[in-house]
Formats: sequence, C-alpha cells, structure tokens
Amino acid sequence: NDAAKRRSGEVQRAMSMKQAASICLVPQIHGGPFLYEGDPAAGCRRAAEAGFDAVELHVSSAEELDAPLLRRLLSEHKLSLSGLGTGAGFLAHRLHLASPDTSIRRRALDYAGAIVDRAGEFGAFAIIGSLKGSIEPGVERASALGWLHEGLHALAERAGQHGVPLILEPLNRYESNYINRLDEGVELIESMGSPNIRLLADLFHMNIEEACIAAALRSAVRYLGHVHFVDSNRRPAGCGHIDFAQVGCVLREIGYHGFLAAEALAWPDPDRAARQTVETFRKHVVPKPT
Ligand code: LER
Ligand code: MN
Repeated sequence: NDAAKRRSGEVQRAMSMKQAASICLVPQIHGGPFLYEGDPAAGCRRAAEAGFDAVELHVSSAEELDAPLLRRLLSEHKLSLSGLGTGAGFLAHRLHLASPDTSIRRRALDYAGAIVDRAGEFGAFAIIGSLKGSIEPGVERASALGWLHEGLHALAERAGQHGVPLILEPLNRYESNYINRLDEGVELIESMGSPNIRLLADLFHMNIEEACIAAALRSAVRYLGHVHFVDSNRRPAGCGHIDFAQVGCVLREIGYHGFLAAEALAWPDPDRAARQTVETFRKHVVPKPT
C-alpha cells in the first residue's frame, strides 16, 4: 500500500545519509566544537571505530594539509572526506570575503580557492562559514554583499570544476552580523542566480536564530547541502534540548541524502561524544526498516 511504499522510500533515502566526525588540525582553534583535535591518524582511527562513515577536517591552510597521508588514512579506515573547513582563514589569519580591503579579500579568495581545490581532489566540498566575515563598521550592506557575491561566485565555479558544490554556512549573530538564517542563505543564493552553492544547516546556530528548526529545514530544501549535527549547547546530539526525533523525521521527509557532520564539543570526552552522536543518529535519523 501507499503508506508502506512511502515508508520504504524514506528508509532508502535515510540509508544514504552519512555521518562524519570533525577533526580540527588548527592549533590556534583549540577547544572548539570538534570531536578530535591535532592528530589526523588518531582522529581517523577513532572516528572509524565509533562507526562514522567520513571525517570533516579543519585545516590551517591547503598547503599545510598532508594530502598523501590523509588519502592513506581514509583508505586504511574505509572513510571518506565530507569536507574541509575554511574557518581558520578568518580565525587564525583574519581574512574574510566581505572586507572593504581589496588585499584582504584577495587573500581570503586565494586561501579558500586552494582549499576548494584540495577538497575537490577528494571529491569533497569546502565550507565557507566564518570566512564569510561580517559587514564592517562604516561599510554599506550592499557593498559587503557585492564583495561576498563576487567571492562566492568565483569559489562556486571552482568547486564546480571538481563536480562538488560550494557549501555556505549561516552562523549565529554572535559570530557574524549577516546571513544568520537559512532563509537569508536561500535569498542570497537566488539573488546570485542560483550558482553552485548549497547551504549548511548547523543545528547549533539554527537553535539560536531560527523560529522553528523543522520549518527552516523544509523551506531550504532546494539548497540544503550539508548538516552540522550537534545539540543546542554545542554538546553532542542528544546532550541538549534539540528534538532529534523531529529533526530526523524532517530530514527523511525532505529526502536529505548528504552528510551529517558531528561538529560538537568533545564532551565529556572525544570517544563518549562520538558514541553519543552515533547513537542519536541511529536512533532518530536512520529509521529501522519495518
Ligand atoms: C562556526 O561556528 C562553525 O559552525 C563552523 O562550522 C564554521 O567554521
Ligand atoms: Mn558549523
């Protein structure tokens, strides 16, 4: 019957949702929302042991990533790379795409472009979150948006050459003063003529900015490309007050079939955070076939 067919379609799509563990290789960003830090070999091994399908790396720069080592580790542990973060461009190097300073914008673009290429070699995407920057004091909103458009256009095109999208992440108001919600991300992408850009739904940021997480996910369905799977307090999924039964239900309903990356604090410790995430994913995101 129809209900059974719908359910089996949902199960099929849900099976194609994959879990990634975050590993931060940026010494300046110590104690951030990452399951593992510092050592890619240990991070990959522990992620695989915990049941993750993939890893997501935050790197200092494309040049500092040891790509041959990463390739070996991924193959040894049967993991894939979901994406590379570019946050260190802002957090460690103070670069961003909406700076009124042409040379800072240029360097931000070079920095992110190299990461787009490096990720692309792995069939993975680059994430633009903090590198989106903020509208600086004295700068017109239209000017900042114009610069951002320019940067994103170039990066999205470059990502397209690798057959992957560019991922744009709305951040909460305490980290950036524009594009804080998914609907603002949709508006931006559409105002740019819908280039090769997809949105990242980070449940931590969404818990601060969205009126309703479920409604926001549904409205962004055309452009949803990635999820940061984390709880309201940035602890692992299941350790805060986000309703993961509802999140899982909406993701299945909209046919989401990408990664859910655990960008969460290693609380109470990395291995327990990893186990907690995998447990919540299995309980609420991928339904048991009936
Ligand atoms: C920053 O808060 C964040 O969520 C990261 O994914 C972006 O670097
Ligand atoms: Mn995030």
